[in-house]
Amino acid sequence: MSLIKLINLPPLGDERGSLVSLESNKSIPFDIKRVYYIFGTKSGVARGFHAHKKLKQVAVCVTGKCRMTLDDGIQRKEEWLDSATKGILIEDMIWREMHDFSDDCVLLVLASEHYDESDYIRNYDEFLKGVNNV
Ligand code: T46
Repeated sequence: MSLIKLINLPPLGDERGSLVSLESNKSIPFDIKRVYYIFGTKSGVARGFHAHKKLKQVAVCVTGKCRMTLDDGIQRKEEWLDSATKGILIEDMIWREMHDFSDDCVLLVLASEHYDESDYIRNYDEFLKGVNNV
């Protein structure tokens, strides 16, 4: 199974410009329970550094770009999110880091669950233990 799962979000464009529609269980492969967006990230700041026990998410840079690093405990891969038509699926039990935010980056995230701090694993060793069922 590929660690990087990209979702093509085709623009519904006409002569006025572009529009992307995101729908539960269509382009987004789960029921969307929460939407948030990250913007104004300061230069040189990295975010994330955690995994989720249950949460699945799709992230898309609607403006600007950032570099998403995903790690399943065996391999670590990265992908530039640099297009409003490129989503990335982040499954449960995947460590994620976001680096190199452009000044104009707006990272939109669609989430399968409501916010729950107890779903976060913020310690990498604890994440590895969870992945390996230790
Ligand atoms: C993720 C990556 C891609 C809330 O109160 N509600 C929310 O829905 C979220 C997402 C965050 N918060 C609070 C918790 C913190 O006090 O907002 C603050 C910043 O959150 P955090 O430090 O977790 O932000 P990131 O950018 O490190 O991670 C976020 C998401 O939390 C996380 O689920 O996968 O973006």
